[in-house]
Amino acid sequence: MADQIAAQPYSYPLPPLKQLALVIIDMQRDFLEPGGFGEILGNEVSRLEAIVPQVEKLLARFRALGLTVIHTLECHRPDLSDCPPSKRNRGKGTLTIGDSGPMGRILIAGEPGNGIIPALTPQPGEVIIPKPGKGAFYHTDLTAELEKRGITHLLITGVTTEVCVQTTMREANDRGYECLLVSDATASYFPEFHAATLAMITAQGGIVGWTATTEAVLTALEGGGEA
Ligand code: C5J
Repeated sequence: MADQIAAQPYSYPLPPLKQLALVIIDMQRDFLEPGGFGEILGNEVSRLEAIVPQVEKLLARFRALGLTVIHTLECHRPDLSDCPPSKRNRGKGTLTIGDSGPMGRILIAGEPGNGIIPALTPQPGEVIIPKPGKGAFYHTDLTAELEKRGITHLLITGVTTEVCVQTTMREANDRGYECLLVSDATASYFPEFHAATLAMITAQGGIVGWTATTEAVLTALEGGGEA
């Protein structure tokens, strides 16, 4: 196994693999499937669906190596007590958070549309982090779960690149985690925002972290044994 991943703006040094986690942000039906919140807001959801094969490959490799996998879900309590009015009122689709849509109440925990897409269904033992905000550290158990496992390095994937993914990566960077965003395993409804986010992360010598392709990650992890 390699000791680094070929990345931008320079190679990403790999730690002992048990310190590495795959973070899959908000790969939920509400964002990826027709009829969900993303489409109701007027977005082209097929752009997000396009990354599923890359995320599946990374997930399969992490599972095969016995490494930590973390799934996040953007969701709120049914009474919306964890959803500030500022967040609820700002989305200006035909429906908003908490309203009933084709896949149940939008962004409400436990509703069909709030679930992770079937291709990426979490397996027993994988960490699931429900989050009321865009960042995965805000009002969640993520720090505790990472510390419990001795995780220091995060490979980040999911949607959307400039919203929940970038917010989480910045939160993680400020907390001292070494973060790499997998460039073709994250997507935005806006290709220009995706590109700008990758550029912002790697600018100034990797001010927020690294980016690399799925292929580069898989190549580096080839031959890795059990953690
Ligand atoms: C958004 C997310 N875009 N998961 N959520 O509201 O990025």
